[in-house]
Amino acid sequence: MPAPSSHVAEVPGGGNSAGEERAHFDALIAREQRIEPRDWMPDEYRNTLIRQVAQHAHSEIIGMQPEGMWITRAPSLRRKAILLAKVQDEAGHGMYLYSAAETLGADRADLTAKLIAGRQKYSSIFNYPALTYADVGVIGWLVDGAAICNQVPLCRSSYGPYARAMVRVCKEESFHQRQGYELLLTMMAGTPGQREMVQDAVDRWWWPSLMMFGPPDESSPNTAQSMAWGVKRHTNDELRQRFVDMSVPQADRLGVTLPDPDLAWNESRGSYDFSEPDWAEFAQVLAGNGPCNAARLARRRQAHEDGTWVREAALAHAAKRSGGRP
Ligand code: FAQ
Repeated sequence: MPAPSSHVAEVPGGGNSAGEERAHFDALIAREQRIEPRDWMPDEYRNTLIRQVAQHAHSEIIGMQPEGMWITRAPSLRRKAILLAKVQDEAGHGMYLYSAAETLGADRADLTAKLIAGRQKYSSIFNYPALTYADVGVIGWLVDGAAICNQVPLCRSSYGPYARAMVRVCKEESFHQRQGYELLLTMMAGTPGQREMVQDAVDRWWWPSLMMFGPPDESSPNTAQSMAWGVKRHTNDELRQRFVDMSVPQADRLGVTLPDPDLAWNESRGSYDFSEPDWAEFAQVLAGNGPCNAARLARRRQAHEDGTWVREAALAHAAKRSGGRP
């Protein structure tokens, strides 16, 4: 784990020159030490982090929707309590991440405005519908499973507040994945109809889960620089492979078939070979044309409008407590 950074030593009799600050930043990165909010950082580093952390925060918040719609239709009180806890966790993750973005100088209200205006991205995965209760299980197993693969290495990200937020997020995502897998094990031990629901959900979520890791490395514009800065620790393709290798034995144990006829163990690589996801579909989803993009943003916009009175009341209360002081 990267060690905390230290302030750059002051030059006697004056401040630090731009060159010294840059050298100090480069040295911290080279030594795998953390960059903290008080440290000088290049604008490009700051902007990359704001971009990634804001997209991540938006994903957690929009990601409440596909499963959230099943809370009122959970098949038992136990399933309802589990799902409620999971969806509330996603809201909490969004809050930590918006706070991490604020330490970089971003304004939370501005980030929200950009999200609901469609000017900032969120994960492609949440533009697909959750059609049955089996989807709740498959989202937990595959979507949270992919999130864990992607986010465990981010606990070692070079930016301190982001890395620290990831530690708690990953612990909670592990619970999410287990609840999903346990739900699916229960359904697979049920009726033929329940087993069909699980297989159908796996067929629909497998490819979008692979797309969560982002475009192939050769067409990922941000990976090289993000890895040089230690913001990302692995490439998109490395993490996608890790996810496939992790998921195949879990699918076997569950008794479902992953919808890829070319999935096969490759002895020489020590990994599974698998087919390319449909990158044209991915591009369409990113362009706003996925099955649920419009509905997800409309729902988020409506929730924001519905919450206006809460924000106004909170601001009025804060102003009263501070006696009108800013
Ligand atoms: N969806 O050059 P790269 C969760 C964009 S949280 C949409 O490879 P980068 C929890 C990318 O932004 C899921 N856009 O970019 C949960 C860039 O566009 P830009 C979210 C995508 O940043 C579970 C362009 O394509 N997780 O699931 C996607 O180096 C269940 C080029 O791509 C995170 O955000 C995509 N899938 O790598 C909640 C993790 N992929 O900004 C509820 C942190 C790529 O240049 C229920 N983020 N793009 O206009 C990351 O690790 C990275 O940002 C990547 C993308 C890997 C997502």
